[in-house]
Amino acid sequence: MKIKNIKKTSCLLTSLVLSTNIITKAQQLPDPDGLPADMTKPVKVFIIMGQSNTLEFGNVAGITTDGTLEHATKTENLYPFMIDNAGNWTTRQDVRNVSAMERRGSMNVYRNDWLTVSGNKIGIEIGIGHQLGNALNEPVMILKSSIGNRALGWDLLPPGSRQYEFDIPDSSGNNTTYVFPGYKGSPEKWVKGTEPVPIGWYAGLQYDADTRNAKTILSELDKYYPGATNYEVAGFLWWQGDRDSRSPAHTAMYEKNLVQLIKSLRTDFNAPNAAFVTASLGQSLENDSTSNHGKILQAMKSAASDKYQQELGDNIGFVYTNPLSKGGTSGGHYNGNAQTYMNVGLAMGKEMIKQLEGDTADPNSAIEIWRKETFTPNEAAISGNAADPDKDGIKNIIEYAIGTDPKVKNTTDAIQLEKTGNTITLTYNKNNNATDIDLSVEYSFGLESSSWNLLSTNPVITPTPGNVDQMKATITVPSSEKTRFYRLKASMK
Ligand SMILES: [Ca+2]
Ligand SMILES: [Ca+2]
Repeated sequence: MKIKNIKKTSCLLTSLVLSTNIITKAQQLPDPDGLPADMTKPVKVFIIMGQSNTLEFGNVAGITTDGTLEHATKTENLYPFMIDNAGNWTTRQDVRNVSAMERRGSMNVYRNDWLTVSGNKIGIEIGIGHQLGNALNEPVMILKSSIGNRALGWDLLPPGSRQYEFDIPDSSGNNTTYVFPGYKGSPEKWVKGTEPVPIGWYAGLQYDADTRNAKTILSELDKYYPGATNYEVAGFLWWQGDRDSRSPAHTAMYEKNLVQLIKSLRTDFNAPNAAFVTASLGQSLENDSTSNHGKILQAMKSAASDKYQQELGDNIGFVYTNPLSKGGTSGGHYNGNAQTYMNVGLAMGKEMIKQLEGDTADPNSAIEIWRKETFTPNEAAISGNAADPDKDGIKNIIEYAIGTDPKVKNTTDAIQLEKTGNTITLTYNKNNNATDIDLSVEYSFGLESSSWNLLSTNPVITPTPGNVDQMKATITVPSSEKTRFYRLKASMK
């Protein structure tokens, strides 16, 4: 991916501490040059999904009214790239702004323009579009497909999500166990032991509608990006969580559902390595892990952390929006303050650029040299750390770490188990050229990704030909233990 105008530094944003700095830098974006993008390249599509946070609630008009876009740009002189010398809103000729909303069972497209300000409201698409248009040579489409008041744990539940039970206390403190449906189940919940009575809505209906609408738009690409013939979904942006924070069950499931959402969207849009950026709700505080919206912030942070590096790759980003927000809450659309929508959009766009760049991708690092030797330049879509082009269930980063070919199906598992009595022998290989990788063994008593633990081992190392060592670790398990899972974990040092 070509990134223009962005100098690589080691101090790209790490949420809170640098966020003031980001606003300052973002406000220094140059004016749009008014030129079209390089149309020989596929359109880079960035899909915005979520609930009303993603919609247009920032007020535009009112030069003397604090909180409007006019006041911010013309009275406070913020976001100078938004206005030209004559005082008119600038228009980018390299970014399309397309927005659709499901209405009574069909798609309503309410934006299909070059990125500018028109009408009396803006949302996060403006800041996102300016950042990406400025950073990328390729044509950019910001494609929003969302509607308000939708929960990830219900309306937006992604395919692959399964039914679960959750205890909810009543006013006298007695728990009732409810069953919550998996994808396509209905209703939203029912008391365990009773027969669910489906309603005219199912878990994931909005996921289905929003993704279908986005796909419909992409299937008629030149209607939405004149002159374009092909595209690549390069990233997803997600600002959501208000509706989930009103349910303890949806809150508790948020991390799991978000991880599943990332996987489902990548699959649905045939974009296995697409970047993903989430942003916390404006009122949520970074040190809050007790309120429901605080827990949702922690879930978003966790999904973007090393914990999921192996499962999701290293291009999941998180933006902490509280320092960017000008007050109010998600439930009240931040009082319509345009600066909140601008700041959050700019920060999400900036974070997306960081995720597209791959902030660990030093071309001279051992893994990048290996990637270059292993894949051709045309194989960018299958060369990411989390990709598995030979479909042997072993992701590229593990193939690299154990010294196997990511384009040839492995005939054995990455880790071999042998059990004798209470003793388990774990055998795996370690590529000594992979000097930038930490390879470890993790175990779990279930296959839930949140419950993996590091296994302390002291493996016996036996060199084999080809600079690969065989590692043999022996552990003792309790005789009562029935099931335990093991996996290799490779993370960048
Ligand atoms: Ca593989
Ligand atoms: Ca392989």
